[in-house]
Amino acid sequence: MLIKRKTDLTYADVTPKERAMGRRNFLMGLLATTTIVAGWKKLPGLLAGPGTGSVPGKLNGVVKSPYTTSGEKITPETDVTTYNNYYEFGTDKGDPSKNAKNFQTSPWTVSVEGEVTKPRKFTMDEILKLAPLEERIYRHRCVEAWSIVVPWIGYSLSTILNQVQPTPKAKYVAFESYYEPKQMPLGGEAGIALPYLEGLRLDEAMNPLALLCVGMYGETLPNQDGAPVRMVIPWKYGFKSIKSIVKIRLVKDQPQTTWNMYTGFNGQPEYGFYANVNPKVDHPRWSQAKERRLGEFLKRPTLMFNGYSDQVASLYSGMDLRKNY
Ligand SMILES: Nc1nc2c(c(=O)[nH]1)N[C@H]1C(S)=C(S)[C@@H](COP(=O)(O)O)O[C@H]1N2
Ligand SMILES: [Mo]
Repeated sequence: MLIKRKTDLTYADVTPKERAMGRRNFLMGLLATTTIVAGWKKLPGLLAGPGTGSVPGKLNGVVKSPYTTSGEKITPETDVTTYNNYYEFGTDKGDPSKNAKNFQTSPWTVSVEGEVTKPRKFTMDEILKLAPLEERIYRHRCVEAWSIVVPWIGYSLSTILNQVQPTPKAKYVAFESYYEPKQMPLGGEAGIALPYLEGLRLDEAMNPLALLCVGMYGETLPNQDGAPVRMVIPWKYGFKSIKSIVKIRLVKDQPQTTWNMYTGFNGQPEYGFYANVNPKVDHPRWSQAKERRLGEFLKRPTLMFNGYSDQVASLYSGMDLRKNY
């Protein structure tokens, strides 16, 4: 059996063969050569039928992280991969796992640009090799009052931001998701502005907890969870954790975000820029005091900053969190 060193890995090695080659080529390859099958451990997943989403590949050389949240029961992977918000692939929780299966995530590049000394594009191979991949177990809480605990894989966003060297003018970071209506035909009916846009203040983005995420549960990200690269910002509501990122722009002014622009219910904006998890500040249409962990029956109390106050509360000292919600 051929064992590759970590430095020899390419994204095509760790991404599902189906995604790397395109489904038709992959199936043709299966017909042509049976030797491929012997080395392809994930074949049963490919044949598992509807609702299972894409087939992730194993990520090697993942190290434990000092930023892991201990003492939490990890949410079953099947819950995390079948109950999703990814409006480009439909607005029902079960839609993304069904509709994102053939999403093409290879080749992929992320452009990091704007107020930086060294703007550049990173390929997925380059992103995977920029720093050791860490497994970080984080609580993740959706603004809709459900939560999950996931072993994400990645490294601090600051790693890639430091590569391009933000200038003194850079005060915010603006993120942009991939959007291509041909691959995401339901995006037009989602009722939100696409491409999906998000943003952080630069000091929030530089906080080590802000994770540039390339995998979960030991493998690359399933398409419905934001393949091939997304953010995970554990102290903020889930909508800040933008999926399938193609652009990261350092900017002077607070950027527009998809949910800041959204005025769906009664013409009133409902979602602020900061979106810090806060049990004391309710959503206009529901309380944020409690949440339901996926797979559990009884609700549990929501924690200030989702339980990460020690690491992030100082970012907001002196700010009125009712106004800056
Ligand atoms: N591009 C994009 N990113 C997105 C979303 C989306 O619709 N499109 N939904 C957000 C919301 S509301 C949540 S709660 C999380 C959900 O992540 P998960 O499906 O991996 O649990 O993704 C966030 N990132
Ligand atoms: Mo969410």
